[in-house]
Amino acid sequence: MDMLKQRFKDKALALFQKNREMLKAHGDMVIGETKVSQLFGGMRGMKSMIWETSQLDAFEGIRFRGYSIPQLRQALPKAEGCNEPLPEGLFWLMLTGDLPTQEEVKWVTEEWKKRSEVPEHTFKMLESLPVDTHPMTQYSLAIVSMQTESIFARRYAEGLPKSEYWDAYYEDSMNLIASLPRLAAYIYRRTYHNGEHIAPDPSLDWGANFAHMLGISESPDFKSLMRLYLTIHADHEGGNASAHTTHLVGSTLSDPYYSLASGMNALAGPLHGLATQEVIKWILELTENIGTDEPTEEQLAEYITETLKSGKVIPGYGHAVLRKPDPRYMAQRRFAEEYIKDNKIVNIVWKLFSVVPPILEKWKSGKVKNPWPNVDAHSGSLLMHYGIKEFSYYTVMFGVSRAMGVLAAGTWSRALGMPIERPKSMTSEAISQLIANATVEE
Ligand code: CMX
Repeated sequence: MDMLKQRFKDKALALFQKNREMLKAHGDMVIGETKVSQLFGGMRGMKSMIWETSQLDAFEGIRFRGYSIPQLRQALPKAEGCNEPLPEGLFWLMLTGDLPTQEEVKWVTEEWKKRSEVPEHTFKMLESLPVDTHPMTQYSLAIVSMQTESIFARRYAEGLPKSEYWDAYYEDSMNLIASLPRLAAYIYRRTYHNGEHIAPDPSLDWGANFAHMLGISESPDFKSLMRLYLTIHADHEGGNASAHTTHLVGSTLSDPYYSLASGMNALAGPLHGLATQEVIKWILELTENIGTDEPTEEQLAEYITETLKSGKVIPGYGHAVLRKPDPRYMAQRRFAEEYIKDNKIVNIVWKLFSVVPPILEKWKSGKVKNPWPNVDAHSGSLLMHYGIKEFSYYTVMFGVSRAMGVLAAGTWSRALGMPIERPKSMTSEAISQLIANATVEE
């Protein structure tokens, strides 16, 4: 058994036992109530699932196994000459709860290299699609097409016992994550660079190799950005749409390929991961409409108000849980301040930070609960700076990172023996009836 799998097994068996005892003793304890407004309001704040890999606080932002993003930047192993964390280390941390050593991270890098092959039929399937197919459609289809390789599906058909589901899920997750940079880079090159592909470089780590295969910049700074980017987008606890979708589909014992593709379809929505493309699209339209790439705060304010009046959202702003600027935004801003001097799009992104919140705070009589930027408000400007100007591609990059979190969490779900998800739905009429009954009782 490989060393990461062994470490996971020890931790998972211990937690499985502990949870069984906890459930026996405290299974009836009530930990929350459900309000009518939550049923009609996208289930905000409803506690409904177990998610081990990260936890989101409305004011502090995301913590991965207790570590904030600035803490991770200090604590996770790094590639030589780079100050940003290696995403492989975050995967280890999410899976085991322990910070990895440099050697352990090196092991993950090498293991993912061995597992990084993409089946030939996946490339053929991609080639059968029109070249202007949205990159997220290509990405989702490509992941499903690799389902032919699922160890979980094969072993399940052979009679895999429930106690070993996690083992097969782990194998598929490792294989899938390992192959995603190659797959995602292939989609980029076929869509935007005449199918001129760049071979992987076996000397590089997972994130740097992705940067290399995109074929846009060999600058060490771009490789550093990719390591940071792939680390911070990985997980945002379990309730966000891509994580929850992967979790729900996985609970049916659909294998990791089906589950991840489903999660990626959720990520492709403009209120979720597609917002990263929408931000840059909106900023480029803004510069064109205003007629300058150095707009004043007044010009920005006017444009923002026009966007809102036309019934659209300001992409990259607001959040279902967060009530402060997103630490993932702040991490990217810190990177830009350190590495990028005077980029016009980055400057607009920074100006929007002061102009958007006061407008959103007043919009619809204060209905917008969080006027601050989320992760997607900054990411595109960094990618543009290094030469990835095709914004329709950005969500694929988000999806490469998100795979690490949702598949680590999925492995935990199988190890903890989680059942098929089946919450209760209600009709509006049933709720009206409940309200009527409660009013009569009063
Ligand atoms: N621009 C304009 N209106 C906004 C807004 C924004 N950025 N953010 C919220 N609102 C509006 C909502 O549309 C809602 O209006 P209606 O009741 O008329 O429909 C009202 O404010 C209340 O919404 P909320 O409770 O503050 O926010 P939600 O939890 O419902 O939605 C989110 C959260 C992210 C979908 C929303 O803020 C939004 O649409 N933001 C823009 C899209 C975006 O950046 N998404 C990326 C999020 C991060 C990610 O998942 O990657």
